Amino acid sequence: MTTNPALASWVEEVAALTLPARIHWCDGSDLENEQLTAEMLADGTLLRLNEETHPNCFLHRSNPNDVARVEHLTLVCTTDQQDAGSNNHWMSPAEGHQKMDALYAGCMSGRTMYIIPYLMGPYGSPYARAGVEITDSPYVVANMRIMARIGSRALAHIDAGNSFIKGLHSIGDLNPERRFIMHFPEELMIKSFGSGYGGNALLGKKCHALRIASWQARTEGWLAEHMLILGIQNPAGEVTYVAAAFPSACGKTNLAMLVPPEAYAGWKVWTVGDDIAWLHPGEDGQLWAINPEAGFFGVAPGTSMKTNPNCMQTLGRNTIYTNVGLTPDGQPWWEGIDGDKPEGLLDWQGRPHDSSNGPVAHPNARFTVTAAQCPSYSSEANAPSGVPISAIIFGGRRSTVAPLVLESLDWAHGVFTGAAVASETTAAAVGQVGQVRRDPMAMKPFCGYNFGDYWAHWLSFSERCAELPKIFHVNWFRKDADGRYMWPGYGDNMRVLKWITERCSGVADAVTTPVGLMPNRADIDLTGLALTEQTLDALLAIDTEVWSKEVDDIHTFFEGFGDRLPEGLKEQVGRLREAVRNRA
Ligand code: GTP
Ligand code: SPV
Ligand code: MN
Repeated sequence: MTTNPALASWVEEVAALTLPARIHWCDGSDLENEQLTAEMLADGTLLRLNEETHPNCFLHRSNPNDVARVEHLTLVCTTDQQDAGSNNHWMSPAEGHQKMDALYAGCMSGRTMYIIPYLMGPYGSPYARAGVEITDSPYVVANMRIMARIGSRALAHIDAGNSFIKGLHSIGDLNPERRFIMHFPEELMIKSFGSGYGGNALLGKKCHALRIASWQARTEGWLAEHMLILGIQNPAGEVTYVAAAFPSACGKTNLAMLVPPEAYAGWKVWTVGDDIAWLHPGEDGQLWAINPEAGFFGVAPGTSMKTNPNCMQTLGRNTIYTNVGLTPDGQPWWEGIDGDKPEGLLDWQGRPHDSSNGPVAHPNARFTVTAAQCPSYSSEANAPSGVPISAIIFGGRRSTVAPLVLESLDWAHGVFTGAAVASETTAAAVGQVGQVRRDPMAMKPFCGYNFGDYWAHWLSFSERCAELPKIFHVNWFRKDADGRYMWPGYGDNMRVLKWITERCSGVADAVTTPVGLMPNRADIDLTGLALTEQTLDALLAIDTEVWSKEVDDIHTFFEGFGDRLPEGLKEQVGRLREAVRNRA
């Protein structure tokens, strides 16, 4: 129960519409979690994994039609369609509410309605924001409990009169024809129906902390971004904080938990966040970042002791696994995990594994686990003021075009570099995988307003911060003629991070190219790595013919934003075209 009248009346309104059998206010306690877990075990929503090898771990199998975000069913409802921009699907708020409320009518009859008060951001942080998710899914409650700070303390924050985002969610009948994720940024409201999966259903994550928060950030002078946050400690013990935006399933969790190669003695990476960053100009003129989340909802396939040992050590206890495979002795299994493939596996749908049915784990299979279990979790991760950001890194998954690393010439060029990011699509969203698309700042699915206005907001930070971070672009996914990755990636990405931190401190060298500043071959420390100089040269090469086509693509994409496209970005297109032409 609440003393906040806005919350009390909204709960009443929702109950009158959805007609639940019971209403449960979540306090976030262990007892509550045990009761919910028992109910989910009883009705098959969860399966208990091997208690000896995986204490307090569970497997959830989604409906096979509900395994990823649905961008085509995700809408931003603003009064003026132009405010949502061509980057979003749009509907008028009146029509949106009508459509959703028709779906919600009586949808919780016979079910329990859970009210989840939550806080995004560390307790006591001036940057933390509250929300309330109302849902009929106990699986959502269990996941939100790990991903956000839910329960009594968040409710006390709301009862103290602080504003909160309203998020209404029902799994409905999981019919994809009756599935929508709608955002009403002008009303600070989210309505989600017909999916129980990840970003569609855990409303604190992409819906609140990115789509609604990006809208608020624009009006209030900060940034809500699809970025990991990490601290890089050098052998002298100095820590440089970096935020990096890569599209979904393009390496944020892995980079955030990086373990440096052996040759990098004395270097260490600290994890602050793996998916979302809220960045605020500080009084000292720097940009400060908090991770609004408290857990990781990470991609399971490809995760192993070899690729991400910190992640493997985070998992294995108090973890919810979604859509992974199952070994005969009750352990989770996915493609790329350590060890040989065991006999007798069940696939993610619970069928005896048969490779003609596809992989064992769904490619977007995920784990949900508290960040507190991560061995590299930063001591600063809960700092109310956040951490000061020295570098911002953009990147994408591109088998061609984009070099291993480049540094932008200045802030405006960096904003352009971010706005021009393109990446091959992944299994994180429903749709074709491997198609190159423009994904500015890795925010294509998540920016809650017109990209033209968003880029203008980014550009405005040159007036807001005296000491802005340097901006870089990386690509770990360049492929050779045989389709193999040319760069080893994972821990070896430390070699690029080192150059980046040394550019920030002013000790590393760079050469000017048409696309930005780049390391000389000798500036990337390859000690202990069997990578030929030719391969490194290829990774750093700028093909002017390819890039002149790239400039045309960027230009065409930008033109789609019409008069909302800031002048500053038009100038950058002109500059790049000129620089590429002069080099050719
Ligand atoms: P979201 O949670 O969807 O936002 O994804 P993410 O950006 O956190 O991506 P994640 O780190 O989970 O990586 C996604 C996939 O890319 C996994 O299968 C990884 O194994 C793979 N991957 C991550 N880093 C690298 C890398 O440096 N090189 C290569 N080749 N693959 C990588
Ligand atoms: C992403 O797709 O970027 C994710 C997973 O981090 S989800 O929570 O489903 O958005
Ligand atoms: Mn993500």
